[in-house]
Amino acid sequence: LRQNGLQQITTIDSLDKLNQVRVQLLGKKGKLTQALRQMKDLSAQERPQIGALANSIRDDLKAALTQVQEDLELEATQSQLAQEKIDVTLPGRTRHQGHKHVINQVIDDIEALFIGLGYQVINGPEVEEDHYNFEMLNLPKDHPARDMQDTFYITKDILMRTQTSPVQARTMEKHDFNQGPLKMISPGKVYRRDTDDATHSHQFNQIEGLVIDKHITMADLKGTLELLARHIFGAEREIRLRPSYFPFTEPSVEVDISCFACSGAGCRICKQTGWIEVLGAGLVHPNVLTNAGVDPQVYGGFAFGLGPDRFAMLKYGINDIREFYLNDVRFLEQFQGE
Ligand code: FA5
Repeated sequence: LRQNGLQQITTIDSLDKLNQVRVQLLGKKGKLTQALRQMKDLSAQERPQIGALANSIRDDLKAALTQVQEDLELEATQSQLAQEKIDVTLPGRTRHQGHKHVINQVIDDIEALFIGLGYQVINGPEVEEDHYNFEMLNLPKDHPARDMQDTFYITKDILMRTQTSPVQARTMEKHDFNQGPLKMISPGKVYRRDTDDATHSHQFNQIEGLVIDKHITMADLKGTLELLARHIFGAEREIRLRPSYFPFTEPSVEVDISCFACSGAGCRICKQTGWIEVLGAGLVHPNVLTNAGVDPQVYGGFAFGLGPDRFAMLKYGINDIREFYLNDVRFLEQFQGE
């Protein structure tokens, strides 16, 4: 029995087989168990001898089985380890990591400045009602100044907003002035039927700014814009205010920034004047306040609308606004941000 059993154990080559052999050798129907069952028929003399022999056979077989089991398990672990082996010296697979678009970096930078000055950041819809894009802003239907911004209409009363100024009207209308003054900026995309060229795109970005409080003057506006220009472009930049016209501000100004990054004959963005127009601004027109339910006898304010695309061009010396929208990674990769 012992020899047969040990012989059978040497043929085991898998854990399944091990279980089968274990049952055959030591199970209830195994030969050893049957032999032990016949002990009762033995004489009192033989019983202890045969009993001891059967026990030693069982112990040997058990020990041999345990040994085989350990060997098989070790083998399995080793082969699994060999399969999962990693060669840490192989060069890694680099993943191309994207980053913020340069215009969004400029927008974030401007937002951070104004948040620090206590402004709220408010978003408005890009598909806008004529009512907010024009009428609330003192531009009734047939007003000639509507031609200043050639519009993509969706229906007679719905359009792609041509400016971020409608967010002014929406916010003023809702604001509770008993809670304090209104200070907001609103960044976002705007759309115009402009012919694309080096400084114009039919889709571009604006950031609207609006402050409504008692005793706001042109000096507040100028100080704020100067702070903005210096924050983005550094203390050396100059700004200049030119009288202008917007239906929603009175007086109105256009603000130019001096060109640094490009100058001379090769400078397309500054059209060789040394200045580029980057924003429109002014003191909020009394009609706009009245339309939004704000009393112009008590409150006044300033507003501005700037083009972050043009800010980005100036900041990085980019000569053509279309570069931003061509999605050429070789161009965009140059502006990784922080
Ligand atoms: C306006 O859109 C006014 N809503 C701005 C404003 C707000 C005035 C509040 C007063 C009070 P304007 O059309 O000038 O104004 O555009 C503002 C800025 O957007 C421009 O100074 C320029 O920087 C940018 N901009 C205008 N048209 C384009 C264009 N086609 N492509 C890129 N940037 C443009």
